[in-house]
Amino acid sequence: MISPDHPRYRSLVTRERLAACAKKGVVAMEGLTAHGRGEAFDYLIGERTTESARRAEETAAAMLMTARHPVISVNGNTAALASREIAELQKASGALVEVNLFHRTKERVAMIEKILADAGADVFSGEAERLLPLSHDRAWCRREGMFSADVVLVPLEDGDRCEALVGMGKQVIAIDLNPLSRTAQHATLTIVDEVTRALPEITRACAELSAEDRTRLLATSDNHYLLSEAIREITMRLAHALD
Ligand code: PTJ
Repeated sequence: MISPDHPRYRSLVTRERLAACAKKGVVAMEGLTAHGRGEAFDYLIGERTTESARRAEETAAAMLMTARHPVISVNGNTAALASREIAELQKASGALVEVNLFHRTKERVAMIEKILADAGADVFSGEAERLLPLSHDRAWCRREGMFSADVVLVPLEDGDRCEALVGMGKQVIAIDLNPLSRTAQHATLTIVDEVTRALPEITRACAELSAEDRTRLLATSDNHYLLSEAIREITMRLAHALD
């Protein structure tokens, strides 16, 4: 039992939830190490939404709201951490929610779809096919889902699929605490923020942005600039860490 007065209470509760989900098979064992890497970057960022991340979150909302066929892709870690936030973003953006896994089994897909449905998401399920140009199992998706999407939101991604989706002409929005990852570098737009902070910010922006705001954000969107700002924000924080 973790005491709420522990200074790292939130982090410990999150780890406990991920460990419990890993025991059930919802989260892949490898997902625990991916979370650890994310935590390390979140420490460097200061466990807060930075200015550049907020700008990226607003731009993501503009991309989702103006898309013809937006899809939110969900893996094990995202389902364990943020199913409710996914359901809320779906309601605000009208995007389709589809499960896509690196460590894919039919059982894991079914478990994750159920967690999302229980949290209020309307999950796009059904027969998946090997449609993406990838040698691993993230190639499996639905023809009317991710395969046909023009904009795909991919929280906690692996670089390969991000590159493949961009290569297919799609716009990819990544949520990744590591601004140096291959995913961050290849995505159309990268949000360098923790997934449970990022998703509600995108949802809020979907509700609040005017048509003029959306046009301005899309016209000025620049992933290279946003990533360099994220790295600058980390560097500034480190420079003053011991002040
Ligand atoms: O559920 P599956 O089978 O699809 O597997 C999912 C994992 C996470 C195992 C798979 O996608 C994977 O191996 O991911 P990577 O390549 O380790 O990338 C995960 C990235 O997400 C890393 O760059 C982390 O910094 C980042 N990350 C981890 N936790 C968070 C995060 N970013 C935002 N919020 C987090 N909570």
